Amino acid sequence: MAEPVRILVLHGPNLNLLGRREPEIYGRTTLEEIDRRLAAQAAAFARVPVELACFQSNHEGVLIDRIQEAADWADGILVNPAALGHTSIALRDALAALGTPVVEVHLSNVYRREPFRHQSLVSAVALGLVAGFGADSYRLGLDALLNAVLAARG
Ligand code: CA2
Repeated sequence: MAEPVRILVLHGPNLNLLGRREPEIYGRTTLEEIDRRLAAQAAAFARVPVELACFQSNHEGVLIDRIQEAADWADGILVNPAALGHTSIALRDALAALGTPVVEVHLSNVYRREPFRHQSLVSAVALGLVAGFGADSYRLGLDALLNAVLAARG
């Protein structure tokens, strides 16, 4: 049996409000629904078993603690850093220190929005970035991350 791929999915501040506020920007899909879809996608992944752990916090330090706790477990991180992506050197450093592949996702196309959303400190430590496809950004990001982890295994 193939070694499972273990993915930590991180959602940053305010994403717990998804589907309940500002649907014109972020859509009507709740965070619980996004996590359910990711779990179904992981279960359907044919090449190897995939284990997912999904986690949301409104607190920078709590997210960083969760990243550090994943050090001996995660093969990759799928992260929507939310506003912290634009501001947090600490989050960026925690992701970089982990040393596993990171894929950054955003629901909205941050480059069509206010200039302060055009900078991401996380992008420089990520393999890649998916933005602008709503909840589908997560599906595309997970697919890319799984393929990258498997490619690195050889
Ligand atoms: O587009 C994204 O996924 C963002 O990461 C969402 C962040 C925003 O600060 C980033 O620039 C882009 C905001 C997350 C807040 O989510 C809400 C959802 C519903 C209602 C209010 C906020």
